[in-house]
Amino acid sequence: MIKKEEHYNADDIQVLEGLEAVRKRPGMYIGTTSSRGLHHLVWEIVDNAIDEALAGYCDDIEIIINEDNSITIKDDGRGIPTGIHSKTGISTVETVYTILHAGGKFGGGSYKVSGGLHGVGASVVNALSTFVEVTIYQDEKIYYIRFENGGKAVEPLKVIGNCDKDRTGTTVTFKPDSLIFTDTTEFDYNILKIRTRELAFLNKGLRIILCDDRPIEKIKEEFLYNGGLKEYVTYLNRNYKPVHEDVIYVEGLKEDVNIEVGMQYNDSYNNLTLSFVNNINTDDGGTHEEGVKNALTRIINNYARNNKILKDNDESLTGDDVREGLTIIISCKHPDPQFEGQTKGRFGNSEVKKIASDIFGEGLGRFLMENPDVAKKILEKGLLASRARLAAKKARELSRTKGGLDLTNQWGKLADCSSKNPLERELFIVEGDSAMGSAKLGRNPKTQAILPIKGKILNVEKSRLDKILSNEEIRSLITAFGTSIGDEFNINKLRYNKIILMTDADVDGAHIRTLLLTFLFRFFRPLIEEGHVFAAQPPLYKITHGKTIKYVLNDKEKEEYLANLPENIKSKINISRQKGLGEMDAIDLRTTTMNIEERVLLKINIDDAILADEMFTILMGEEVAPRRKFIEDNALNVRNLDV
Ligand code: 1YM
Repeated sequence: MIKKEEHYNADDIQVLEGLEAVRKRPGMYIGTTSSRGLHHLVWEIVDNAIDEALAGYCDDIEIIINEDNSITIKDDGRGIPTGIHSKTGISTVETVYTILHAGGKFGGGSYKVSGGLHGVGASVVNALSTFVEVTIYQDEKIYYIRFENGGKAVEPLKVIGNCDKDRTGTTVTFKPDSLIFTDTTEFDYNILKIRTRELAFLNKGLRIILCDDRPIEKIKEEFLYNGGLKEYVTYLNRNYKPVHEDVIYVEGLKEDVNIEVGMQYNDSYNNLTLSFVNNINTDDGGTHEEGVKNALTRIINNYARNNKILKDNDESLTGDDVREGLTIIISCKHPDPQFEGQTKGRFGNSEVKKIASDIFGEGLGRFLMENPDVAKKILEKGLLASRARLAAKKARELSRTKGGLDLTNQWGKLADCSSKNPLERELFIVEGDSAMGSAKLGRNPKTQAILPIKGKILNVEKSRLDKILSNEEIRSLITAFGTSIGDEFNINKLRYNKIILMTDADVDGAHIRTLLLTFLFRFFRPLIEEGHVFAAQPPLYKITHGKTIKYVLNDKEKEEYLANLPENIKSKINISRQKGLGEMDAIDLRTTTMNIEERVLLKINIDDAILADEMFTILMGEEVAPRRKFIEDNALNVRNLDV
């Protein structure tokens, strides 16, 4: 039984038990008590400030990581109501911070982030903190309340001073409880920065300041985008060449539903669609996204027909055609959003489909009429995509009938292994015939297959599926994998458990590896995500003295090895830099690089697909400046560039 504090009445005991339940099973309320859950606390409080901004009362928010790893969040809104709450008999602030889900029950009629997807409210933050302090500036007074030990008010809300009548707002400080967050209670500035920037993009005109007071050189960054989604699209397209200069921007309000869309085509073939409802990312789309996508396809086709760009007999452009190379962000603000699906990542309000389609369709139609030059460029891009799609389909059909994508065609090149057990089968991809020769001699023919490729394979970042499928090297890769590609990709048909990129230990080898990885990343991402892709590490040096031969991976290992040799041997050694796999003795290649017992494979993984995508775009795309910057930024981090 919880000790009854002086100012609580009988109902409040239930309140405290509520917070006890949160402490007992925190995962139920914030998903996890790992670093992710820890950062989640910040957004629970920030969301209340954002709601105040959405309601039109707040335009400045500040988030501070304090020296002791506590967090302070300030806003300049109306301040949480300070009066006595009619149902609980305690102040509304205290009610909001001690009753589960209380925040959502008040107010209404405006857009709210809080209480949306994850929104569990300030009381959960209180339950999971060693202390929370709330200061409210309202009616020329400063109010203050402090909670300790998982949400117990030290004393009721009280006035601690006076302030200017123009000064209003809420300041909250909390320190997460290390008994709950056992992994870590350290906040990661970067994690906070990414969402802070996103929130600023999504709420144009809202200023959010993020500070880190922990390092000796404190950090303070301001995020304020008067252009909102326009600036967000420009930001996301920063590593690409835009097809048209200005971001197309449409905003409209119907039946209390606000729809905002920013879009711009770039010179890639990738589509990036991001959608949000009340600032919450809707990963699995929903009615707002469907409405906008439908309108995009409809309006572009209408324009093409009306202007005789598409003739009567021409096939219409598909959704995929008009989205090729498009970066588009859709943001919907709704007074009563319903989220669906297992992860609640899908927006379900059915009336929004038509609203979104009407608002965006009208805006885009007008834009195309007023900007015929841009319309022409967009249509050229869509038509190219459509032609490429039809060509790819033909190529697929052709290669299927000719056996190009099934297992019979490319066998000449592949030295397959004999095992039928897919779990032990490995595919080594090597460059050139001489490497193939050494690898074939050095392999275990039961479990290790070798596929040679010629020189630098096609740079797929700059190519489309039709061109990719007509490239012989790439077709032999797809054939060997057995999974097919595109719509027909099926990971269960993968013929090898490990796909091992075995390239030379020099710059050219690294380049080929990056090209192969780009290809795998773009078209076989699940293979990377599910841990099937590896890089072999052939040695860079061969060190011989007498009958002893030692291979080392890199300069560091070479120095270490040499440092430990006795002086009399040092004078007699011979060090040779390996020219390539092809020049390596087959037995040495086996022992150093291929043999399961001795080799060191690097597993390629994509922790953060978006980051990896960016890296590939920068490294392989056409824009030189960002590539140079990336290489300069990562010059010291060779491993980064290396894999
Ligand atoms: C740093 C965190 O919580 N700001 C904040 C919260 C509220 C209000 C203003 C507010 C809301 C309403 C009316 C309303 C909250 N109020 C409540 C509740 N910043 C921060 N700023 N007046 C003020 O929604 O109608 C919950 S949050 F429930 F008390 F109204």
